[in-house]
Amino acid sequence: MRLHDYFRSSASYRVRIAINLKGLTVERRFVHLRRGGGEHRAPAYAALNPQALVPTLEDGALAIGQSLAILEYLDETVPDPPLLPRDPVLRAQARSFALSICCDIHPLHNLRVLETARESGGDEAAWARRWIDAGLSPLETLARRWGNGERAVGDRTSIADICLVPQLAAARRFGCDLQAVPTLLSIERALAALPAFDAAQPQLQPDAE
Ligand SMILES: N[C@@H](CCC(=O)N[C@@H](CS)C(=O)NCC(=O)O)C(=O)O
Repeated sequence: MRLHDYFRSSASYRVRIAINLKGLTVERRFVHLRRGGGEHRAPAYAALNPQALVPTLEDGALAIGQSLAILEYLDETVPDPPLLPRDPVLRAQARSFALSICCDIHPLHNLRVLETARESGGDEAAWARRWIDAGLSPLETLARRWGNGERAVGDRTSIADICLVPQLAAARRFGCDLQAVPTLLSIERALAALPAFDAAQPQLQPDAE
């Protein structure tokens, strides 16, 4: 298996956590999102992943983008430990929590969106903070409702936690004030104790700058 990723990428961070939880060893290919206008925009990478986004997972003939699809592929090929709760209610909640981040927060502060905000004369960090704050506030409510203070949904690590931790790291990078989301921070603290989450941190990756 080969993972194409970038240390600072939230979507890549999700996949690194999942790979670590599953105890997998994968070959790494680093794709620098800024160098030379972005290595992800080079024809060779775009041929592999036509969206020209990281991460991409290769496994034999398979080459797929989209971190949630990668997480589900890993879960279906290596079932233990599960990344999705078995109970349908918890499973729906975990998916809902994860999708809130992947569909409704992260795309709004993605590199290409921030580049466009800057080109239009906007303050890209303020833009990112605005959307991250708006997205995290309802997740604080949901984590109180669905989680146990150490996990976002139920009491087992799931895709909800895997998406939450990189999103909080991105929030800090853009200078968000996280005082309004104490439950999310308490979940983050609990997850930081897990080696799989710890080893996936951006600053610990071989391509970190
Ligand atoms: N929904 C995709 C998002 C992938 C994505 O946006 N990746 C970012 C890095 S976190 C990227 O490659 N950005 C490059 C760009 O915006 O040009 C996923 O979950 O994998």
